[in-house]
Amino acid sequence: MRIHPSSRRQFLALASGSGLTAALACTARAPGGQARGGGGAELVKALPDEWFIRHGTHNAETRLEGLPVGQLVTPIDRFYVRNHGPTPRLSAADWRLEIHGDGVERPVSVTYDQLVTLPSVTITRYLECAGNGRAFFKELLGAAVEGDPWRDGAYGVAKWTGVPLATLLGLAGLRGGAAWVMPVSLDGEGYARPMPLAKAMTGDTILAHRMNGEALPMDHGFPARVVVPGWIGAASVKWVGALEVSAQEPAVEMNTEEYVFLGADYPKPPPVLTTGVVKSAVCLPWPALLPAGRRTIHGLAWSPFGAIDRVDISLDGGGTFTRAARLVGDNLPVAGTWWQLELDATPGAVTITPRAVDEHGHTQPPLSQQLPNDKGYLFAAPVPHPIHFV
Ligand SMILES: Nc1nc2c(c(=O)[nH]1)N[C@H]1C(S)=C(S)[C@@H](COP(=O)(O)O)O[C@H]1N2
Ligand SMILES: [Mo]
Repeated sequence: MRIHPSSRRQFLALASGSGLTAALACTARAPGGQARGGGGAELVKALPDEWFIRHGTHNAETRLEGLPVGQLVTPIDRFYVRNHGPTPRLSAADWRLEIHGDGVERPVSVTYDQLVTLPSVTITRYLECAGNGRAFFKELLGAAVEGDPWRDGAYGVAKWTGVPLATLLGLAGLRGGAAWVMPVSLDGEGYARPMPLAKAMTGDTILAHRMNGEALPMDHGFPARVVVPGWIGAASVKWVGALEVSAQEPAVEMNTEEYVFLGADYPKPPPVLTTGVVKSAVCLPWPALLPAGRRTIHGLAWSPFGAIDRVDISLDGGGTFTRAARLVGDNLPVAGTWWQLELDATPGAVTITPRAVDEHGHTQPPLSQQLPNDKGYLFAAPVPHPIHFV
């Protein structure tokens, strides 16, 4: 790739004046300024128990009850981490993005300095793991599924800054037969997952290098990660080192064995997961213990298709939805919204079951229609959240 020398100098001057160098120096440091990640720790950022539920050595679920109420963008230090292995420590100076494959006219190699000076966009979008809600297959349906029992905290919203994949692919030039784009990671697993060219060319599918205004943190994919809005988190490949463009769909573990619907109710070959599902959550501990009286209950709701239209509330475990929550703060497409419910609570046990409806009328299916699948992906039904008022 060539960037015109004078404009490149200009861009670099801009970048160095923007505090980027300072931001880069900070990414491997925990909030207290203490260096993390040495001594064999698999993740870089601090994961205090009051903010996270740990699943194994390299996955951390956000405790939604610890989030700042009404603030849609999740702070980086609270954002869930889902890794298939330890976080790789990559250096921006050595990093290259290779754009290649039988679908491009000429392979190109992009440096970090070049990436951050290409025209970028900033978008607010959520990421959610396909396994978010997996615990409810067992808890609510009695179905045995494989995998970590995430409840509702494998969800986070960030302000992502990056270069549209369309721009990057344009540098290499697409051949007539190009049909698939596969971001490939530089992590120890060579994690990769393809998407159809049309999804890659959508304006908000980007190679992000900043998150909430900071250089991308190590655990979230430094130096660069793909963000594929509306799709399961697994599509948003971290630590990207290559974009492989091909005529044929590549067959890799992440679209043949993982992130596919397996089970008695599904055909073979198994359908590949793409778009997420409409969801809602009560932001309280499991179970919650609260003083009786007038209480404001807070929650979140999100849709992979657009903004949220409303959140209905059931106080009888999801049988009838008799209340409506009030939406609070930003309500952004493919990001989500906070909601709240005023409740006059008498002592005793209740459940609060939210059900989101988005601006296009997409909603959450009743529990009776929620099919299990072997790996416990895409739990979509409304979830009764137990609360004990004392
Ligand atoms: N290289 C790589 N990319 C990855 C993963 C991974 O393990 N390795 N996990 C994926 C999954 S399953 C999810 S849900 C999201 C999680 O992103 P986060 O850790 O930034 O929240 O990253 C995706 N990208
Ligand atoms: Mo995931």
